[in-house]
This record gives sequence, structure tokens and C-alpha cells, in this order.
Amino acid sequence: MKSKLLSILTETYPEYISGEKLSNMLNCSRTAVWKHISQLKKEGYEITAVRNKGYLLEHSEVSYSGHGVQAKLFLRYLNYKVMFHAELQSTQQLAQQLAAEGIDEGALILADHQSTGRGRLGREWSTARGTGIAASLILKPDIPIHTASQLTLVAAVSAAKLFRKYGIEAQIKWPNDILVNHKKICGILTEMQADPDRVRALILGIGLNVNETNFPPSLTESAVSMKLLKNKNFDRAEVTAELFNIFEVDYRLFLAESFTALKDEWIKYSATLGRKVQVVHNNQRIQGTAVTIEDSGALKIIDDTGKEHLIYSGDVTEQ
Ligand code: BT5
Repeated sequence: MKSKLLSILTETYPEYISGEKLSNMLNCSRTAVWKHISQLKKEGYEITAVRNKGYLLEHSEVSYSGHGVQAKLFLRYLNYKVMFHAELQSTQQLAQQLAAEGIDEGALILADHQSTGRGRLGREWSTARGTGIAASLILKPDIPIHTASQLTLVAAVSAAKLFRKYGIEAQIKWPNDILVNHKKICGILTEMQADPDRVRALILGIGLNVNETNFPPSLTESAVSMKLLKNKNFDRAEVTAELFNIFEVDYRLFLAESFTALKDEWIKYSATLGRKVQVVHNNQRIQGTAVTIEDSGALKIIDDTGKEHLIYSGDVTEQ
């Protein structure tokens, strides 16, 4: 009921909507409407009530809210349960904790701001307040442990398709970056909780630059946002829901048929294949041409002496 109410308020913005209209649309009494509005206000939503006009959700809320995202997630396989926080250290950290406590698959933790968002290998992910998307999704696939890292590749395909929906020609840099014209717009971090022979939970973390107009000095040259590319604001709730609607379809395909089913799409969006690259792998520097991605998700590089290398993890830089 609250999700429905929020989605109506979001759709009617910037107009007020009367209590009577809301009670008709929600098929409940005006007192019930008022009670739900009060509950939402207690949860921190800014809703203005004006006599003879009705209710108005304030703009800052329209742009991003848990209910706003939940209302737009229309597929039912993962049964997404959105948990929205105005501020967290890291959605990944909370998701790890919730996964350890046994929360169901589909829990989707979102934060409007992260104070210590994290990337891979102890690096940082910067999420400015009120502009980007920071999301961690808990998954519990019944897959062999050695295939778990393929989830990053699946999510990268979903993200590349998401950006294309908004007219942005994003490309995937193996394994976890989404770039536009060599600048990073999105990063993916997959973490795992496992027994020796079984995946207990995978935590898919995605950071996405949406309405940022400036970045910390260390990122100004290397980062980009949807707004910087398209010169307009995007509705983060819509973008988040679109991403996870696309991901849900790709994830089902991955479970049903393995990464092979998504490989062609990955290749189509790849910024890495065919390029001269350098990879540091097991303390060894390999230089060569990235020629293909294997069904396992490994990157195949042929070095300058003609020797083949399969890279399962690491950082790729262009030469
Ligand atoms: C990643 O790591 O790209 C994975 C980022 C995952 C972030 C999400 S947000 C939701 C969830 N909660 C978390 O705490 N984390 C996940 P990596 O490949 O290691 O790249 C990190 C590098 O990207 C940094 O060292 C910076 O150079 C760069 N970077 C940091 N913030 C950025 C941003 N907002 N836009 C573009 N580049 C950024």
C-alpha cells in the first residue's frame, strides 16, 4: 500500500493530489490514506499537506526513494526487497552482514550516500550525496564456486544495456568497469560468502554515476556521469529499477544456461577485446593483445611472443 501510495505521489508530482482522489485510487478510506501518509512521514519522507489541495511529495524525495524503486521493479523471479538508507558506510558492508544473518535472496540495499564505499582490492568507490546509485544485491545461486566471478560479467552486460536504453554507448572493460569514451561511469564488485564446496551468498555491488556534475579531484579526468554525457538529470529510482529489471532477466539466463548464453552480448559491448593491453597477474606483467573471452569468463591474451595466457582476475590497462 505504501509503495503504491508513493508511486502515485511520484507520478502526480509536481501537482498536489487530494485525499479523496488517493482514497479512490487506493480503494481505502481517507483516514487510511492519512494514516499511511503519517507513516511515510515517520519514515522520513517529506510530504506536504495543504488544506483543499491535498498532498505533495517534496522534490528531493521524488528523485530517489526505496518505495520509488520498489514500485518500478516489476519482475517477480528474484522478489526484490528494497532496503533504502539515506546514509551508509557501504551498501556492500551492510549486505555482507545481512547475508551472514541469512537474509533471503533478492534483498537490495541502496544508499543515497556512502561514506566509505569500496571498490576491489581495498580501493575506494566515491558516492556523492544525492547524485549517484550505490546498490548491493544479495543472491543465492546454486552454482559451483569457480563460476561465481562470472556474475560480475553478467552484471556488466546488464549495465551496458541499461546505459544504451538511455542513449549512452557504454562499453565493458574486463572484468568490472563500464566506460564511456575511456571514462568510468560504473563499477561492479562481486563478493562471496561460501562453504568449501558451496556458495552461500553472492553480493553484487554496483556503483553508478548518474547526476554528478563534478567528482573529487583524483577522478575528474577518469570518471563520467549520465548527466555529464546527456546534459540533464535522470530519475535515479527509475534508473535503479531499470538496471535490476534488466539484470533479473540476464541472471535467469545465466542460471539456466551459464555465462555462455551472455557471452556474445559481452563481446559486443567489450572495450577490451582486440586491444593491446597489459595485465598484472600473479605478480607477473603480461603484455599482449586481448583476443577473446572464454566461456569461463577468463580473458585470453596473446603476448608479443605469441604465447596464450588465460587471465582469471586482475586489472587490465590499455597499452
Ligand atoms: C570498482 O572497483 O569499480 C567497484 C565499485 C563498486 C562500488 C559499489 S557502490 C555499491 C557497493 N557498495 C560498496 O561499498 N561498493 C559497491 P575497482 O575496479 O577497484 O575501481 C575502483 C577505482 O575506481 C578507484 O580506485 C577509483 O580510481 C575509481 N573510482 C572511484 N569512485 C569512482 C566513481 N564514482 N566514478 C568513477 N570512478 C571511480
